[in-house]
Parts: sequence; C-alpha cells; structure tokens
Amino acid sequence: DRRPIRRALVSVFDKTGLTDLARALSEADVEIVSTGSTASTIREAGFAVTDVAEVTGSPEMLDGRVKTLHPRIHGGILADLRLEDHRSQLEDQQIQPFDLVVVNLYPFEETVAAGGAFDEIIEKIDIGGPSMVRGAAKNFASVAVVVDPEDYARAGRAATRGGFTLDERQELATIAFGRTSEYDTAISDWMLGQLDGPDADDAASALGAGTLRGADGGVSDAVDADPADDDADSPAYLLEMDDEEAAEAGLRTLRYGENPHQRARVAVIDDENPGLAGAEQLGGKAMSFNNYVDADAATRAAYDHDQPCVVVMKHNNPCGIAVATEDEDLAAAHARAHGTDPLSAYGGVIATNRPVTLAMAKQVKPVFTEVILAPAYEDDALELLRTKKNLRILRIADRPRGGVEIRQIWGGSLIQESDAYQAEGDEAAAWTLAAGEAADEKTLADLVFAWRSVRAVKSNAILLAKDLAAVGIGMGQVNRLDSCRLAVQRANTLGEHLEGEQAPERAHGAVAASDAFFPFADGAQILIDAGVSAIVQPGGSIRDEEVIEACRAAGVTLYLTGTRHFAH
Ligand code: 93A
Repeated sequence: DRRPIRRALVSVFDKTGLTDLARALSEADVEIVSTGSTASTIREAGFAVTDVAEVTGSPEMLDGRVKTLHPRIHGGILADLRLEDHRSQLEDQQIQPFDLVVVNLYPFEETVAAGGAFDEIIEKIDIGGPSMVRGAAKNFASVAVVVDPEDYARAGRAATRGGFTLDERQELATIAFGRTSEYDTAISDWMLGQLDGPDADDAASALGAGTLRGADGGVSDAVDADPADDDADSPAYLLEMDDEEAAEAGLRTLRYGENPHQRARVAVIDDENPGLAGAEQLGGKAMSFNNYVDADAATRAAYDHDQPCVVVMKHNNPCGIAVATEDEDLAAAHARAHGTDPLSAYGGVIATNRPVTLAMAKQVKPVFTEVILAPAYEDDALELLRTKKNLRILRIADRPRGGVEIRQIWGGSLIQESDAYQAEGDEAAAWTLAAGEAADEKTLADLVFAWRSVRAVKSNAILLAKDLAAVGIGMGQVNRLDSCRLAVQRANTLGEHLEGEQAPERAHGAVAASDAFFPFADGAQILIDAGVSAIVQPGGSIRDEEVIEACRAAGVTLYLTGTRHFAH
C-alpha cells in the first residue's frame, strides 16, 4: 500500500530544512511544484522546480492571497486515485496528481506573540496553506501530507523507498488536522480578544459557559498542556494538575472545598471581567470555598437594589438586608441590615453596592465578620477594617451582570439565563392592586424594597420589611406556610438581640413579599394575623381569589406582580 512519490507540492513559509528536502526529492526524481519564494529558494540552491503559476496558468494575485487556490492545484490534491472516475476526470482536464504535499503556514501565532499590528496579523491568516493541508489530509488514501519541518527527512527517505505506507499517510494526515485545528483556535482566540464591550463579554461568557475556557485560552490551555493525559477533558483534571499549571490556567487553589476533606479551586474565566472570582483582596485571610458562595449571593442581592444597599449573608441566605435613602450614610443601611437578625449576623458575609464609609466601618468592626465586599472603601474606612486581621476585604470592580448560569447535575449541566429584576411586573407601576387600599408612599417604598430583596432568599421565600429593612425572613422551607410562620416568628423574636430593645413585635405593621404565589390562603393568613399591612406576591394560583378575600376581609393591601423569582 505504499504510494510512490513522483510529484510534490511544496509551499513553506518557514524555509528551515527546505534545501535538504529539495535535494532528497530531486535525487529521487520527484517533480517539485512550488509557490513564489519557496520556488526561488529551491532554484537558488540549484534544484529544478516548477512554479505554481505555470501549473495554474494564472499569476499569483491580490498580494499573494490567491496563489494555490486553483482547481489545477486542488484537483491534483483531492483526486482519489483509487477511483477510475477521478483518474479519468484528471486526464480530461490535464491535471497531474500530487503524491506529496509539504506546507507550513504563515506564522500567525508568532506574529501575534511578537505584538504585530492588526493589519499585519490579519495578513498572516493563511488561507491557501490550510486548504492544501486539509485537502491532502482528507485524501490520505492517495496523498501524503507533511506540515512539520521535523518530518522532511522522513519524506525524503520515503521518496527514495517507494513512498509512504497507507498507515503512515493516515498518521501524517492526523498530525496535519491537529495543526490546522490548533491554527484556527489561535485565530479564533485572537479574534475574540479584539472585540470590545458587550459582544466580547457575550462571546467570552459563551465560551466560559460551555468549556470553562476564557478568552485568552484559560483553563483549556492548561488542559491542552498535556494532551497525553486521558483525564485532560474531565473536570477532575482541574483539581489534579499541579499548582503552577493551574495558575497558568487562571485557577487558584483553595484551602479546601465545602468541607475540609474536599479539594477545591476557583477558576477565573475572564481576566478583563474578573467579577468575584478575580476580585481584588485588600486584607484578611484567603477566601474559602464557602466564602465565595456566600459572597456571590450577597453581592448579587446588594446589586439588585439601585439604592445604597447592605446585605448580611449567611449560608447563601440573607440574614439582613436594608437600603439607605440617598441622603443617609451607608452606615444607616448597615445598621438596619444588622438589625434584621443581629444573632445570625455573627460570622456573616457583608456586601454593599456603594463605597464603604468610615461610619459603616466603625459599626462593622465589633461584629465578627468573615468577608466584606464593596466597589470601594474610603481610605480611613479601609484602614480601620484592616485592623481586623481575619476580615477578608474585597473590592469588586464590576457590577454583577446577567448572562448565563450553569449548574452541574449528574451527567450534565443545567444552563439558563440569569434571573434579573427586569421582567414585566418588577416595576411597582405595573403591579395590580388586588385587595385593600393603594399603599401610601412609605408603605409602597417598603413593598418595592421587599420585592427587590425577596429573590435573594432561598425558597420558599417570605420577607417582612419595615422602614427599608428586612425585619423577618422565612427561608428554606418545603412549604410556604412554614416560611410564613418562620418569617413572623423570627421578626418577633430576633429583635430581642437588638441592643437595649425589648423584643419588639416587628411583624406588626410590616409589609410582606413572597417570591411566588400563595397556593392557599393559609400562609397569607399567618401574615395577616401577625399584623402585616400590605403584601406583594406574583399571584397566579388557582386559589388567588381565596388569598384576595382573606386580605380584603382584613383590610390588608395586596399587590400582584405577575412575575415570580424563585431561588432554589
Ligand atoms: O495567501 S494565502 O492564503 N493564499 C494562497 O493561495 C496560498 N498558497 C500558499 N497563502 C498561501 N500559501 C502559503 O504561502 C503557504 O501556506 C505558505 O505558508 C506560504 C508559502 O509562500 P512562499 O512560497 O511564497 O513563501
């Protein structure tokens, strides 16, 4: 199954080893057909060579963009010589087949690495070269393809020995496709890096979503670093690779995972949009796995509000959340958020959507806190917070944005658009008043605050609010009734941990938000009995009428949003 080599197409950018190859081919009586400077190099070395232009009858065009892209070349590469029909078509067109194709491509990667100008890099995108390589590789039944100067000597020997075997040609074809694939990946990575703005984010997050691969190669580079490793595609490899390799891939090793016996790392998908994964740490110990989980939820909750907001997160649920008016110091929001549940705030993660002020830092200082996250810190606030050696202080450079979320399940992933407060019905102006009187300004402000805060709570989510702060949160229950009970009970008991206060009945006069509809009136009734003045909920239950009736009977205002915000 050897195929003798009588005619070779040689087109190489890198001329290393070219003269030796030409010598070996000439000695084996192989006709060499070559492009411009490849042909001149061979000719100058004293060997016979046919110009491509002579074969095609057409000169090189468009500054060399069109040299070999011609049926007289590609017909000679792609004809399957096992087929009588292909052979006779070549004869009719007077096209001679090639038995060997030797190509190396324009140095795209090198030009990028050398910091070439944009137009220069574009010109280094080789079109004709990969076309010849792919054509010859596809047609390995008839043609041998060589893309690596390391293999020239082998080609020379094969020419004198009656050609390559079929197995060898198939192996060379595999190497060739590897090379064109690597080449196109380099082009696509570079192109991606040239986009700015939202398109770039979309493209990069699409990559991140699918393959954990960032715009600059990221994790995939490290995974590719050892293609011999069978596990290279498996997520386990993300933990197996050594720290140095991991660092190159944008992975940081964490002390451990959710529990001390679990290894863990954090991956930064896109250095340009570091988000939480790549946030700048200004003080404190290294972030832990659980810190990241809570910090993520806390940041999202804080940025759900346009007003200055402070969130205290525990175990992925808010134990405190409040906003300040634009005339108040951020410290006011922190004081109220802390007051939601002062007991649970111990060991919490605090996030805010405004620069931390000294007044707020003074309040945070005495409370044991795992992490604080903010877009900025006033100098004296940072100085004060840094005196708490264990407090992890993070600066978040960018506002969390929607996009695509991935959650792993057995055997696959769930992929969805992120939930955002952008759905129809999220604006109070679009709510439907279903019972009671229209809320006054202050009550409406609390309802809006409660609605914007409730999706941070794991279902079934019930959030009671008063004076722009949560006062009771019911979460993580497997029925909405228990969440209502929990919200009321926590509102009325946790107040006792407020300094100098006598367990105020905080549910009374509060407003309530529910992340999804009440399937029965009983949950709403618990809230009504506890004295809430107004409720906001999506509606949409077949028993809506019963819920509406319960509110009406008690004179409680009820708004329906038509939109739900589960956070499972
Ligand atoms: O500009 S191209 O994309 N168009 C072509 O038709 C073409 N044919 C060969 N690049 C093309 N080539 C490339 O030219 C080869 O891949 C090789 O890298 C280079 C060799 O040109 P020269 O022999 O003039 O140095």
